[in-house]
Amino acid sequence: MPDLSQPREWLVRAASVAVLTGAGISAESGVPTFRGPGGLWRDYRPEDLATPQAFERDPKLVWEWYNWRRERIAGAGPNAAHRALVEIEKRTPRFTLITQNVDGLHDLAGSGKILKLHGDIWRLRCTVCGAEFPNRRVPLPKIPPHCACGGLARPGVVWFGEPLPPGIMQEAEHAARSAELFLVIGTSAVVYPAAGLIPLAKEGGAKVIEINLEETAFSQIVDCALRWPAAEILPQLL
Ligand code: BJW
Ligand code: ZN
Repeated sequence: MPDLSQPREWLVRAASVAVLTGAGISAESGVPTFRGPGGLWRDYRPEDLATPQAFERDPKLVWEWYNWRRERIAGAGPNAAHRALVEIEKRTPRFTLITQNVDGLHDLAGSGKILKLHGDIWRLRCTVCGAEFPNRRVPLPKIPPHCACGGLARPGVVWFGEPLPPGIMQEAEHAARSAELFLVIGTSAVVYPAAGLIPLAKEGGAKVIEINLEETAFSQIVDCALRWPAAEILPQLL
């Protein structure tokens, strides 16, 4: 395991910590990532499944994929990395958790406020009346699911080409800019605007720690890169 004395010191001293998580933090829970070995985009093309055009073309196909992912996630639980973030939140005066994940595992671990940049796979939104509602049924009894108004429902997630939930980037940017320590965990950092938070935190004067098995586009600008599985190394940081 890498030497953790410097990152531990940053963590203990920081009065404000912001964290950006990606699919890699849930990998050890058994939830597939998008890119890389075993990633979802190895077998599926994002443009066929994760765009509004794909949903317009074939809502049933898109829903079958989400139904399958919901089943995978329902069988998974939070891991030691999700739990370590709850502990860091308790110990830090100002703490913001920003996630690109839609799996809900941070909620299950017990994190407080979570900025979910890409929505939530356990929420549905009506394409006709706009109603948004929770839905944890696995498997879905009918595909595609419908709203009480009779309209077609879609997953409450953010697809390529869609704007993020209103106001959420402003909150995330504020947290990144004002953080003394910024942790980037398990994200390939290729999807924007989320990835832009990393240089923003750096510009704001934060120490940036990356926890990832591999190099990313931002590895060169971070203050410390820890190449180790998140669920093993995060508890050691505490
Ligand atoms: C471990 C580990 C272990 C593994 N421990 N680590 C510039 C150029 C071209 C296009 C764009 C651009 N700027 C913006 C765009 C468009 C686009 C974009 O970014 N495209 C890029 C791909 C180029 N962005 C958008 O479209 C966004 N919207 C937008 O920009 O709107 C503008 C707008 C304004 C006004 C009106 C209209 C529009 C929206 C992006 C939505 C992304 N959606 C998805 C799907 C969500 C729903 C779902 O889950 O189905 O979000 S795509 C997918 O990627 C998902 C993820 O959240 C996101 C990021 O992936 P993540 O989390 O980084 O996962 P991986 O798999 O990539 O990486 C895992 C990492 O973990 C790896 O590095 C591993 O090494 C590591 N790892 N095990 C530690 N145990
Ligand atoms: Zn409706």
